[in-house]
Amino acid sequence: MERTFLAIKPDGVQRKLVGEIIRRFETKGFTLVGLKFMNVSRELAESHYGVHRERPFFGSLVEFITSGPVVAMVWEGDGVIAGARKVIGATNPLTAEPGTIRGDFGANIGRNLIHGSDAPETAQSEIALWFKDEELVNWSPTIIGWIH
Ligand code: 3AN
Repeated sequence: MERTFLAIKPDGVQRKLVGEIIRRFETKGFTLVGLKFMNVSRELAESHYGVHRERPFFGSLVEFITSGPVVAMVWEGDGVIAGARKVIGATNPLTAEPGTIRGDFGANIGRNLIHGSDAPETAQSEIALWFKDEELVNWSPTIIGWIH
């Protein structure tokens, strides 16, 4: 079963959107397998955003993700990587469709509430970067057959 890494960024936490955001993935039918509320070290932030190292906004990305606690999560489900990105919406909240998390709650590209892995390789490396194996819970909701 496919897995993805999602993180509610400091703006989502500060704005008390944690429950609302988690609810959207639960009601969609994806399964939560890892969850932790944590501060992000500079080292973790720089590794996570390593692919953006050369971009002009790299410094502000690292500053922002380390500015307050985040909710790090792993979710599981058929097609969850692309599916979660749909639920999240486009990178720029101003052009993200209404009905998506960023479209409904965001107004700033640098403060776009949530991160979601963009491909199977990044999902795998981000899960390994943020979670130890024993922090992930292997389980299947018995209701799964009604959704998938
Ligand atoms: P996404 O989060 O939708 O996968 P990426 O991977 O292109 O978007 O960008 C990573 C993060 O960098 C975004 N979540 C956003 O916070 C930030 N970002 C992207 N483009 C810009 C930009 N032009 N100015 C400021 N921050 C940006």
